[in-house]
Amino acid sequence: MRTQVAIIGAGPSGLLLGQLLHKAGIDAVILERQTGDYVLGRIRAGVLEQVTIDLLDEAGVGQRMHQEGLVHGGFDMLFKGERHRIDMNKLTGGKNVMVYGQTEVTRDLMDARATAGLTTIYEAANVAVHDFDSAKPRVTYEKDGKQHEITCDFIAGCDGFHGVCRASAPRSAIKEFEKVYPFGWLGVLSDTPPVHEELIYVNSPRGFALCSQRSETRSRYYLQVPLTDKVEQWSDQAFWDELKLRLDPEARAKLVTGPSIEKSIAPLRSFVTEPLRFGRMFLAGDAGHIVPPTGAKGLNLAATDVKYLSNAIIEFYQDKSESGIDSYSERCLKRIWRAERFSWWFTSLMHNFPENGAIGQKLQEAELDYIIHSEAGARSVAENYVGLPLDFGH
Ligand code: FAS
Ligand code: PHB
Repeated sequence: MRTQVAIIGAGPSGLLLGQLLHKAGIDAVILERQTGDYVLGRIRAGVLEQVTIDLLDEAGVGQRMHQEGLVHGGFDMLFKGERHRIDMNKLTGGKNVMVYGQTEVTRDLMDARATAGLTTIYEAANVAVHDFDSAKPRVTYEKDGKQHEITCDFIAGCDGFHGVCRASAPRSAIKEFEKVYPFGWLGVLSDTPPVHEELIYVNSPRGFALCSQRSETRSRYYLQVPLTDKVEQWSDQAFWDELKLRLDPEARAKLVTGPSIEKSIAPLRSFVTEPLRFGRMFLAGDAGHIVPPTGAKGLNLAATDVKYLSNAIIEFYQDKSESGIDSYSERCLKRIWRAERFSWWFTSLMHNFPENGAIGQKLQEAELDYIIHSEAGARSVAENYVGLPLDFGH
């Protein structure tokens, strides 16, 4: 098979890239090792920055998002038993975020790709990338017991943290930066009304908690748990009881509990690969970087990587220019490191670090107290949370 761009991975990165390239008349085939239902079943991100909303509109898949997504102009920070609202809309001159689950973004992109009759090969096994240091890269894979080959001009590694593309980059050409946090997030999805109309980020001596949502009838909650915890240890009742212990009296009274429809523990890490380009192979999204989900940046960073990459590939074909692909990595990394810094800082501020002792909690509470009483402090949180503009220059 021959295509212009071979995309590895049918998560949000791969699907959005395929859609933006298709809109520009560029042919791409997506290879995905799982089934479409499996990809949709992974419950992950929930908050979209304006830049991501605009990109989904540009890709022609924003209609349901605008119908069903929830526009949020702020969120609460709860510490020392009291809640304080960060008014993002006021502090950023009118910017908001949209609460719309990654599952729904993925579904919208999948539907658009199927409607356009574009090729996504699911359950593609043993995908391997070849000759990406030449102008004739290739991808091989197995499907239905047969070996297949795709020749292409570019390979887009949209295959996530555990994918094959980054792993195939020459070790001498790659630098990886990693910080693993000593805890995980136990997440529960439930068909219960959200405890509050906006998100609540909780700093509690018992550990971090987050009250999020997917709609007016579906909620998403997280608890910081030790890395040694297994999801089987946590009954639904145990989850709700612990969440209540971390909430303020008003939220505790309003919380509607119910059976979990999804329950999982995600590890937290900060991770960046440099560079993101290896000849004709490019890494985008989780394939190139991971952020702790505290700052709601993972999916949004993936979207902006894909915007830069699609622009670069379109420029290659339409303007016969390689300047976009030559600057891809540097442009992405400037934005990635800003998001990594905010995600690390917000994680360090909101989670319980027993190794820091009682003074650690006191210092966190003092910083939170400063933030909610300082317009400059609150604005710093707000402008990072709503997301930096696509090209913030400096
Ligand atoms: P993805 O990992 O979503 O997709 C990669 C795709 O490539 C997958 O479908 C995989 O099956 C496929 N693939 C992998 N190897 C392959 C191979 N060899 N051949 C073919 N296909 C292959 N972000 C937030 O903002 N908020 C959150 O709360 C949040 N929670 C998360 C929880 C978990 C457990 C994880 C892992 C991530 C979470 N994230 C969160 C981040 C997440 O939303 C990512 O940023 C987002 O999925 C990035 O999308 P992709 O880059 O497409 O990677
Ligand atoms: C979510 O709704 O899944 C979510 C929201 C905000 C975060 C992380 C996850 O920071």
